[in-house]
Amino acid sequence: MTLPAFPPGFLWGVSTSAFQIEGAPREDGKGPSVWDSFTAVPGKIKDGTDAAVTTDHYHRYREDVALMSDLGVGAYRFSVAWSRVVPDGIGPVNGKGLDFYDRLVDELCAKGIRPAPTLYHWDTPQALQDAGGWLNRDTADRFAEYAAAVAERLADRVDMWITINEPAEVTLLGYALGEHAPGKELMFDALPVAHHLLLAHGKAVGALRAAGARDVGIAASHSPVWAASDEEGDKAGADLYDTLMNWMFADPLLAGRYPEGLAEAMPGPVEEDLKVISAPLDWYGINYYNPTLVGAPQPDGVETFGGIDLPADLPFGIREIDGHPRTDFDWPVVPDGLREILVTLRDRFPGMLPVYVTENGCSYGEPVHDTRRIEYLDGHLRSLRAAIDAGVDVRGYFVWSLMDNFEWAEGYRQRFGLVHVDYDTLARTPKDSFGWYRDVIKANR
Ligand code: GCO
Repeated sequence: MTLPAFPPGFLWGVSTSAFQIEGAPREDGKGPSVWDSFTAVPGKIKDGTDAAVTTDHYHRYREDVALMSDLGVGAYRFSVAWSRVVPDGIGPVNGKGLDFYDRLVDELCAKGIRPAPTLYHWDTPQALQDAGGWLNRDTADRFAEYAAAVAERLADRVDMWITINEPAEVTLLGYALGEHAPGKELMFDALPVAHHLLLAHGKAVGALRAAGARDVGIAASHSPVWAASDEEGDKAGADLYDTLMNWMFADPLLAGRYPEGLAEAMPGPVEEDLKVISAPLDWYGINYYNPTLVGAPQPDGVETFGGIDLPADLPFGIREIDGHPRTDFDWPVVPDGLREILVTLRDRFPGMLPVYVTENGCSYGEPVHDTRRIEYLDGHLRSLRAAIDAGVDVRGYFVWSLMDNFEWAEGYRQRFGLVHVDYDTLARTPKDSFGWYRDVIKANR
C-alpha cells in the first residue's frame, strides 16, 4: 500500500554523526576526543573495535554525497567534530579542520542538498574532559566559542543548525551509567551534566545568531513512557523516568523551567541560566526509536535495557515491551509511539514550535534485502502522517542513518544504514530500503 502524501515542502533527509562515520582521528590537526579515549579502553566496545577508520567518510565524502544525491534527499544532517575545529578545546581554531566541513558543505550545495550540521554529537575534546567535561560549567562557554567559529565559516551556506544531539543520552549513558564516553558512573550526581549541556545549548544559540546563523534547533531524544500498570508504585516509577528522560530537557528548553524538584538539584544561578537555556529556537528536533515501559523497582526486573547493563538500585524498573516485533538491537518496533510523542509534546507546550524528526531508524543485519527496515520506516512514516493529521506541525524527517556505521558501545554489530558498508573494503552498497526511500521522496516531490 502506498504511503499517504506529505505536505508540500516537507523536508526529507538522512542523518549521521562525525565520530560514527569519519575516521581520520589524527588527520589535519584533529585533537583527541572522549570517544577516541573511550574506544581505546579494553572492554568498553562490545565487539572490541574502534572508530579509527569506520566508513572512512573523511576521505570518501564525495562518494557519500553522490549517494545522497541519488537518493534525492533535500537535507543531510551530519555533525562537526569539535576537536577537529578546536583541537585542545580552548584556544586556536584549526583552519584545516574547518576546511573539511567547508568542502563537505560545498559538495552538498552543489548537489542541491541542504547541509544541517549538528555541533555536538558526543565527541567532547579530551582536553576539556580533563578539566571536568560537562561537570565543569566552563565547558558551556568553550562550546559557545566553538559554535561561533563554525558559524563564522559556514553560515553563508548553512541554514539549518542543530546545537546538541541528545543531551539526555550524554547525561544518562555518559555520566550516570558509564556505558558511553566519558564512562562515568555517577548515577544522580550526573544531574549537573544535564544543566551544563542545556546551558551550552543556550549559549551556542546566542553565538550562532550573533554569527548570522539562521534556522537554529536542537535534536532531543524522546520516548513515550508507559506505566507498567495503574498501581501507584508503577505510576510513580514511570513518572520519574519520564521526568528524567523527557521533561528535564524539554521543559527548560521550551518552557524555561525545570520539572518540580529539579531546579534545586542543579548548579549555578539556575533561574538566570534558564533564561539563556530557553533562548527562542526556530524549530525543535526529536529523535524517536521506541517507547519505554516503566514501573516500580523490582528485584527480579530486567537487568539490561537496549543492550545496557542497569544497576540494581534504580528508583524505577524498566520492563520488557511484549507483543511487538523487535529489531536486531532488540528494540521494540512501535510505530505509533512516534505519533504519540509528537502529540504529547504539542499538548505539553502550548504554541509548540515546528518539529523535525531528526532521527528515526532501525538496526537490522540483513545486508541488502532489508525488507524489515522498509516495514519499519513505512510504519513510522504513517505514524508521522497521523501526527500531522492530528495538527502537529512536523516539517521534515531524517532517517538514521545514511549508511552502516560505528554504533557506539556496540561497535559494528548494529547496522542502521540505508546503505550497506563492507568494513573490509569500505564498499558502499545501497540496500532495498534505499530504493524504497528514494521512491517515497520522489512521490512527494
Ligand atoms: C543516538 C544517536 C545516534 C545513534 C542512533 C542509534 O540516538 O543514540 O544520535 O548516534 O547511532 O540513535 O542508536
